[in-house]
Amino acid sequence: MNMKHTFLAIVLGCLYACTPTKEPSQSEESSAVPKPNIVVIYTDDLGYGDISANGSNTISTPNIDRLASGGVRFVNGYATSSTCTPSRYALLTGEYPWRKKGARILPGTAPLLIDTAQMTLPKMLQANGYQTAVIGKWHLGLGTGHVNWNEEITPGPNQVGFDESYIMAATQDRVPTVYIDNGRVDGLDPNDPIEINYKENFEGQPTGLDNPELLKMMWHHGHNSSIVNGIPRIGYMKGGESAKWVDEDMADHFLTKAKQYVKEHKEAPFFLYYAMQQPHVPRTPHPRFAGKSGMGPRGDVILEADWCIGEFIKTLEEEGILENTLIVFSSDNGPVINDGYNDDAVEKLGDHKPWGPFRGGKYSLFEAGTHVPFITYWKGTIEPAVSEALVCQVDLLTSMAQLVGSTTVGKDSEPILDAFLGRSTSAREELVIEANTRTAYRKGDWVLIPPYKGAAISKEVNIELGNLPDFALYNLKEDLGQQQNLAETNPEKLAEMKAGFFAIRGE
Ligand code: NG6
Ligand code: CA
Repeated sequence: MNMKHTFLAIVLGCLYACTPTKEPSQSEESSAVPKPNIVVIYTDDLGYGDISANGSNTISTPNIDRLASGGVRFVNGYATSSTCTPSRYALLTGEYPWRKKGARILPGTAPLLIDTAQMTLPKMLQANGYQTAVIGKWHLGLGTGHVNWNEEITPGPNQVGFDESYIMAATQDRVPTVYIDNGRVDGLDPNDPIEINYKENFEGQPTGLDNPELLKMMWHHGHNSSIVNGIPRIGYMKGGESAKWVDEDMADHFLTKAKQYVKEHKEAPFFLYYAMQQPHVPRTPHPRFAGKSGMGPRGDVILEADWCIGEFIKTLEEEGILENTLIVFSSDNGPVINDGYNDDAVEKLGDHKPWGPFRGGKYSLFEAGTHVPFITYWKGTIEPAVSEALVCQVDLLTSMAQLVGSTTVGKDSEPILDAFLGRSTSAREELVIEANTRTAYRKGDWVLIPPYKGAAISKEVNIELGNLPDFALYNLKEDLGQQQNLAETNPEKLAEMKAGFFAIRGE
């Protein structure tokens, strides 16, 4: 640790340790603490094994690897959940999503899930002098239940802490397939209003189910409602022609917005939540990347995402602020190969293992559902390391509060800034992970999966969901792949793990 680091650690440590817990006031700016820009780069459905930095030699992600080799690469980094909405809820609120009713995969018409009175990561940063923005996938609901897409859409990101937002409402496979710019549909022609319905089609509108001849990508399960750009979606949409996104341009589009945001806000500290859409379905690489991975569109869009990250870092460099920017890179949940379209992902996967050494995948309570890529990078401040510290995205609220001198603490968010900055390997002792409201528990090297009813495997996506007939106990130190259930042979550990789990779950 050099002088600069020692000083920073003392200032931050004292600020955190010496102040009682409180919610931030309107402004709680402290001039004593350094205020780096904070960027969270968040991918969608990227698995632990989808980056070469985590040991994969079947794909090459040089730009993500650059963050990993110049920063801290976490081998025990988690999303709270094995699907998108709950993980994003936890990341922004510092609260476990299973505490929040309705924190599950949302349709495009869902109301805003985050209470506008709730503390959030961007709100905390706003109170500490930060400019804040979200660019990319939102998927946390909008409005209060009856959104008129032709008027101002509120409440939304701008009401929960973001000064600026440029988003897609839900997912790339769900309507409305338009960008929303600070609450207004971008490029909307008022004479061609948008109507959305998740239950019924609008008269005369083609669907994936009835009009396969109009499709350039075939659906496999679900995804057979409205057709946009030859791709069948979830939900029905009418109107809004001029506002519809071009799927193949989406990565460039969000990247352009992210670069522009950096250029326009570099004079004062900013927080940018850059929520990329890859490699979620439908996987639609720009032609520059089509065919480049040899693994079909899923591999191609991972290369595209990696390229975008490289371009984004280049912008920070060119603007002279890379050394003043903390970058956190992670993914909202683990990987899935066939998530509802026939896009060659299964056929062309070859030896690639998106789940890395883990069992399961997206939707699963097994490790691959939540055990995701996790990297922190801050040029000149973070020293390169591989960390075994147990860290979770839910910890960002409290840990970023530590960084900026705020005493805000999220309900389930731990103060583990030192781990995020690579200065300590001790972080969380325990963590509750979630898969579609089912929960499991990690403590130390051990994982406890309680019994759940339901199918062992989702046939549609071909993933083991982690529904087991009885309590299962795994030791990740010896068994990353969760092949040996030690519940019967280790009753003491089983009892200890159950006690720890039920203490948090309150059951
Ligand atoms: C599922 C979709 C899946 C994906 C997922 C959300 C079907 C059959 N499957 O319901 O394709 O959109 O929701 O993914 O419709 S997530 O990463 O946003 O959680
Ligand atoms: Ca996701």
